[in-house]
Amino acid sequence: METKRISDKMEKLLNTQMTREAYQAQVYLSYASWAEVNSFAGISTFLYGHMNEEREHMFKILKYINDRGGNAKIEAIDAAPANPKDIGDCLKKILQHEMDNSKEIDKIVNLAHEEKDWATFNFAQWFVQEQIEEETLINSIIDKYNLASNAIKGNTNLYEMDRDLANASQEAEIPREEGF
Ligand code: OFO
Repeated sequence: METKRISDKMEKLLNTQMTREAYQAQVYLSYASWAEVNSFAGISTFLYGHMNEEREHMFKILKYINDRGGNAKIEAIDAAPANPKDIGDCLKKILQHEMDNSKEIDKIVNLAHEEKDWATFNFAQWFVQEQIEEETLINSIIDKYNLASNAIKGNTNLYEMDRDLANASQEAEIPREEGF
């Protein structure tokens, strides 16, 4: 695009966030592979699915930068963190990654507000809503895990939870306005 409609500072911040979304995908990818290796097929399917969601987020930001006359830069993605200890640890870590990412999204909202860049402010609202949904989703899975792992010897709760997650939605059921 010939005319640039975002500031240099916003372009840089959006580029950083684009790479951050790619990192989120790396995290889900590595945890999914770990779960698969540890025979949690359902959880791993869920996590692979979520990896795709994060890649879509990355692409959404890339398109926005370019559509607004900026220049999306594909940069190196940090290595995924170490494997979790167990499923409970995996879920806790994912929630923390999501909460950290929500803070990064807030930086875009704050800068857009400061610059009165209402187009980017509007664009970022989709991500604000998405982060609420993701935090809710992961929190609800943690609740299920806590229930399932109160296992008495020989019960099959964890097995059933894993089986259910294979078909779980990638979105939490919360009201969402048209367009977001
Ligand atoms: Fe990109 O939504 Fe989670 O992090």
